[in-house]
Amino acid sequence: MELPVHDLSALQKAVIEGEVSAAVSAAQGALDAGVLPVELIGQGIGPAMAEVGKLFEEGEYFVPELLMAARATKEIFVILRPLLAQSGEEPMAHVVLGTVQGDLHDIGKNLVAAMLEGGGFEVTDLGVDVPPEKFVEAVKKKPVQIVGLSALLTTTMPAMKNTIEAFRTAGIRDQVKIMVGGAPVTRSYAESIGADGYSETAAASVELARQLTGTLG
Ligand code: B1M
Repeated sequence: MELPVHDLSALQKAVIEGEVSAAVSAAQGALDAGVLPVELIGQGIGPAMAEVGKLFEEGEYFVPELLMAARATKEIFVILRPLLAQSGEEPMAHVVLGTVQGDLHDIGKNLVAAMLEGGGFEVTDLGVDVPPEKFVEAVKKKPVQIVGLSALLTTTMPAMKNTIEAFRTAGIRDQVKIMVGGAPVTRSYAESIGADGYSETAAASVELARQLTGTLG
């Protein structure tokens, strides 16, 4: 389903500039004007954080600016989370999500979690620097259909492979579908490590999770 395009430039500007209270009021204003939480994330926060990443890479921004933008995003999620959980319908599937071992980047992963919740999935977020055995443990604990792995460093991409390997070693690889993503990850890398799916953006991860749910035995 195509979502309508809204003018979320005030929200994006506030996030990019790390203006926490302006970001929260712009988000509230957009919601009051009828923008859906998933639209706010996919069209507002996502592109704004991508721009923040770009400014950092170009040397325009340093860590304090990054952290202010991340804080603005976090505060917006305080309003969004209850709205995302509000549908009252049975979750489509349970997703266990985390940033892989050795990797502390969580902004993109948090967007994926929020988009999946907004898309009707139950999400257990294991956080950052998650060792393979913790993913395996989470799947053994309660029924899980999809495992999502995020990595932002080329040096931590092999931890995705190790995590998939850990599911094989535990004899439960066939019980779950594993999807991967993060800036350095590509479709061909995902295929080479035996993942079931790859998505480039948080918004696309919802459609991918739907497809993977449909292929479960
Ligand atoms: Co780091 N960092 N960082 N960093 N950082 C990068 C990734 C880097 C590209 C910057 C650079 O040098 N150009 C570089 C990696 C180089 C490489 O490996 N090739 C890098 C480095 C080197 C490092 C350190 C090693 C720096 C140091 O200490 N010397 C260090 C490592 C710490 C560690 O993890 N062990 C480090 C630390 C940090 C901060 C703590 C300062 C901070 C993280 C704060 C946090 O996350 N709470 C940080 C940040 C913010 C960045 C950049 C600037 C921005 C990342 C980001 O949040 N982007 C980044 C440069 C960049 O990407 N332009 C950089 C916005 C976010 C919305 O995008 O995360 O890509 P992204 O997520 C997207 C998609 O990728 C996708 O959906 C999201 C939205 O559409 N996606 C998925 C993500 N996960 C997915 C999972 C899915 C599906 C889709 O399915 C499961």
